[in-house]
Amino acid sequence: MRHPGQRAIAVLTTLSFSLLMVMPARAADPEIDRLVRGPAGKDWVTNGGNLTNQRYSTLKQIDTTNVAQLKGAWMTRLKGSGAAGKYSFEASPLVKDGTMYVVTGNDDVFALNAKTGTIIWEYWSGIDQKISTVCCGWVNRGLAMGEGLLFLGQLDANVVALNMKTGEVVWKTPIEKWENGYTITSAPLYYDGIVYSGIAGGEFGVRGRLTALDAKTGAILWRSYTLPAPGERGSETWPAGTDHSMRGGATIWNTPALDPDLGLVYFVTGNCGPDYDGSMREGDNLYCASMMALKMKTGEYVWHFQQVHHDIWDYDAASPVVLFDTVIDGKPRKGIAEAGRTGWVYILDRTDGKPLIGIDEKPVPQDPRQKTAKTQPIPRGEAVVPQCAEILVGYEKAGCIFETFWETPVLIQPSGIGGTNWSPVPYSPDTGYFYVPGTVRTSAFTRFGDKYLHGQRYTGGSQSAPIGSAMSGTFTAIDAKTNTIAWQHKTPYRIGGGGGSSVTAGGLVFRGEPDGNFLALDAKTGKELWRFQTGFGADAPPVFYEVDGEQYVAIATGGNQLQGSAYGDAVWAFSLKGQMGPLWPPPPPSTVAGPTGPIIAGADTVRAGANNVEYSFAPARIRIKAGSTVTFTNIGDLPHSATSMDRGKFDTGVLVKGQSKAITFTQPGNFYYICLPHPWQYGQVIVE
Ligand SMILES: [Cu+2]
Repeated sequence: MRHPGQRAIAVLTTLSFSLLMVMPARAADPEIDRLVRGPAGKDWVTNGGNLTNQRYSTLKQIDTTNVAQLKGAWMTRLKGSGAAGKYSFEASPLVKDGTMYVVTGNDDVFALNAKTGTIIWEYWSGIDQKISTVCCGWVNRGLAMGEGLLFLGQLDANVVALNMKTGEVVWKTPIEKWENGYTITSAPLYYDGIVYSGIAGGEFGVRGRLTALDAKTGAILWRSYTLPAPGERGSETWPAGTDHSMRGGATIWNTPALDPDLGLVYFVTGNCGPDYDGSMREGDNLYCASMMALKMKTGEYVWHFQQVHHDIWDYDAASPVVLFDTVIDGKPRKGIAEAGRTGWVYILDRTDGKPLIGIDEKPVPQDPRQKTAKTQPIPRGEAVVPQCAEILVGYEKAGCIFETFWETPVLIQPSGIGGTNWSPVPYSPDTGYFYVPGTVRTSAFTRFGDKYLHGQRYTGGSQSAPIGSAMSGTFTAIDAKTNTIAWQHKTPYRIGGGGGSSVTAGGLVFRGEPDGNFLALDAKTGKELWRFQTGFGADAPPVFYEVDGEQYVAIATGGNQLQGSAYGDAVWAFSLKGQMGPLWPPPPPSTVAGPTGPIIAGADTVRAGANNVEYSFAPARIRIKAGSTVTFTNIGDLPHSATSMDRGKFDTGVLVKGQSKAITFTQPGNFYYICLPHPWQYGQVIVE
């Protein structure tokens, strides 16, 4: 027992400490803080399930013995929000006390009765449809909640708080302007009165940062930049006397994680800018493609680990970091992991950022023109996708990961979209496995020295999968103690930019596929136990919740531009008492590469070298009526052609800068075309 006098001294000491420092406030939302510190159970109140991003639920009413009986409890269409080719649906619904909240690719938010699917309220974002700085599909990766508010980051670079009961806007804080190249695609994280939001825009010459906002008012508490200004820590990894770091990318594409005991907030950063041109930015280029830890209250730097030095491959770290506790060599360890676009899982000690299993700096191919890094960090263990490309007709060179390139295209695998892209990686404390979706794809990488133009694309080259080349995927259980493969499924489609998955105490991993199928697997063995056709691209990560004693599994199925899956606006919930059967399968995504992006109907102009991207056609895909005339204009710096794959069908011939050629399409058909001088530049004309 303590002596009363001792207690008085303790109180006095605490008081004077508080007066000197910051008054320790009572938690603004003790219930949410408590829920996000523990594993997800009845409710799913933050994007990654809890502060660890493990996407693990303790619910086990649905388990390996009964999952085969699972059927649809309800399916709700979200009034066409985000249901078009330009959108991707990547959000996890949140659920609290029987109400579900879900955000679409248009940043519109819907509250639903989680038991029936009935819409309770709607928030229509009204974001400017002219936003031209979205990198890779109009997308919102999810919401956060706390203090009776829902928080979302919008593509117009605002963070918005909505009243959870009504959907009314309570505050709206501009973080940046989209016209400057910035967007927000990540789900924010709420903890202890603070909303953490990462900014995107790494393809547009921006400066990445994590912003902390006061949850009650939306006031910005601090900004922590992921790129050093000249003279700041890390600036020695950029060329002295230049401001290349100020537009060097390192943006944050996904939800942070947080360890309240260590007082740290964690996240990963994306590629360096310009993506494929390292010639002017000699050095490692911190903190691009890095895992980072900051003090959660102040944003002060604590540690970093760079996955790819001097990135020239668009090897973003884009999947959310996962915190986990484990025992290695008999010692309890606090881990953090992230699945990279490189195909490796990077596993560190989250107290100090040092490798937990081992990551070795090894020599890699060199090209002095690209100022390549001498070595790259290679994790011990196994990669989840193949890391060497095979040679294809029309190309001179193929290489493995970290192969170099200049102005002649080089085939490299993994491509710059992964490995693992934005997709989250669940972790089960029961199996000790990470579940990693991966994309198997080859890209032709080419450097081209784009000029920096404020708010314009700034990639310095391109990477495209050669038209007709094969694409597929993997879904891999990685043992967290060894970083080796416990089991692996080869998937027919690439799923590193989709294939959303989550895991339960019922011994199940649920995962979606871009062909609309939603699957349940035995988390220990990988055995498929259930499969259901949702009718739309099932790429978003599922969640689990319970209402009135019944467990549900929910997934937003709305397709994904990156995955090439069928778009939609549906949310499905499944339960053991469900009655609804599957829908017709939607058109499956392609398993060979070709033009991607929305199909523009009635376009009469296609521009080569547009939008500050030399090796591009815009729009890349058009649909016209037979008898229509399309004018191909070269506005790039290099000569380009539009030449049908079957060269007899149409050919503009090589056009120099400013030159045009009109082509009249008389025959219906589906025509793919390439640029003859640059066969990795391609487009599509559909004639009806
Ligand atoms: Cu070209």
